Amino acid sequence: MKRALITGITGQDGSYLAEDLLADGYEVHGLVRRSSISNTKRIEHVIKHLNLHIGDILDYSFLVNLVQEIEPDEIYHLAAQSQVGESFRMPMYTGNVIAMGTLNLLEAIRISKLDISLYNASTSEMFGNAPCPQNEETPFNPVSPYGVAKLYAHYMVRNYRDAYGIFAVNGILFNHESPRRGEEFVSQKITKFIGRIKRGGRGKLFLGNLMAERDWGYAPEYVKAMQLMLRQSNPKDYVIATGESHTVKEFMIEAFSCAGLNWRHYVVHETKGLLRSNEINALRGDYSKAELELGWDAKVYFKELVKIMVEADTA
Ligand code: NDP
Ligand code: GDR
Repeated sequence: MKRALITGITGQDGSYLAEDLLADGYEVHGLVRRSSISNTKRIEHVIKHLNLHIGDILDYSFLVNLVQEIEPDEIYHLAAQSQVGESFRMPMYTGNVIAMGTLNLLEAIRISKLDISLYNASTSEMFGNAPCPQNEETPFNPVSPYGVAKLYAHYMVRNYRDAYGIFAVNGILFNHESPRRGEEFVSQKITKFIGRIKRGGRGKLFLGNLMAERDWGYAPEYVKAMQLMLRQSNPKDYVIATGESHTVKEFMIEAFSCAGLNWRHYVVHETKGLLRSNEINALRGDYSKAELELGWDAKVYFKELVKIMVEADTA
């Protein structure tokens, strides 16, 4: 039986990935942060099949022991302070968790001398305002503390691959959403608000920049790409995206219209506290390398994604 360790198992992607790996017959281990109240809501339905370990990606000695204890075949490193806006307010914490956290894990793998395949969660945020479409050859130019920290982690993963021969890959994933997305992200913030209005709630939806374009995909499909990357004969980095981009405004209008509501009655935009100090104007991924080499393809596109999320929140 293959063994996998997921850091960030309690997050959106970690929960879908855990389901997939269990279905494939893996023994699944997860790193869970200690918290004063339960943070396992997204994995509650499969929790009895999981092996959870309380710890933190910032704790190097804990990681060294954990890797040696579990002896995993695969590690999916998803743990991160993943909110871009927050990274401007907490640049040092974000840098520690993402950059140093990834380095801690790489060192734990190297020291273990075990034959472990590592997937690292890289991101389209590393491209910054590079022209669309972005692919594996596009130069990086991050514009947020989050993006800069992810770029450090990205290059460290490459470095450990080249220097020590570790099977380590970076998945450069563009935005992917689902009903399990955290409400701090704009997609879920919009659809959860709509859900509350449909249940008779009142109030306004405060948003920031509506003109940013993102390439929005469906998270369950993106975690499949992570697994495909680890099953290749050679470790390589891949862009995963839908190849389409839409503005935040288009997302918001589509979501309100799915629910039969007029957004003009509810939305207040350009809210000062929600505008970022620096912003990526447009991201659109070219995933042709993943399509060709992994056989991966996006199936859920923008309109269907919005519908899935609105239906989940209005059900
Ligand atoms: P989430 O924010 O939903 O999940 C992040 C996970 O990391 C949570 O399980 C969180 O734990 C955990 N975590 C945070 N800090 C620590 C820490 N110090 N030690 C251990 N665990 C920690 O993110 P997603 O699932 O959406 O994304 C997964 C990864 O992919 C992240 O690295 C993200 O940056 C990256 N990514 C995501 C994209 C997306 O569109 N979703 C696109 C590109 C990259 P807790 O539940 O306790 O908070
Ligand atoms: P992003 O996602 O920054 O792309 O990072 P987010 O949903 O936070 O923002 C998308 C765009 O919407 C604009 N926006 C708002 N954003 C939030 N969160 N809240 C608002 O009220 C709001 N109003 C407008 C933002 O300015 C931005 O342009 C996500 C995360 O999952 C990262 O971890 C991941 O690496 C990238 O996607 C790819």
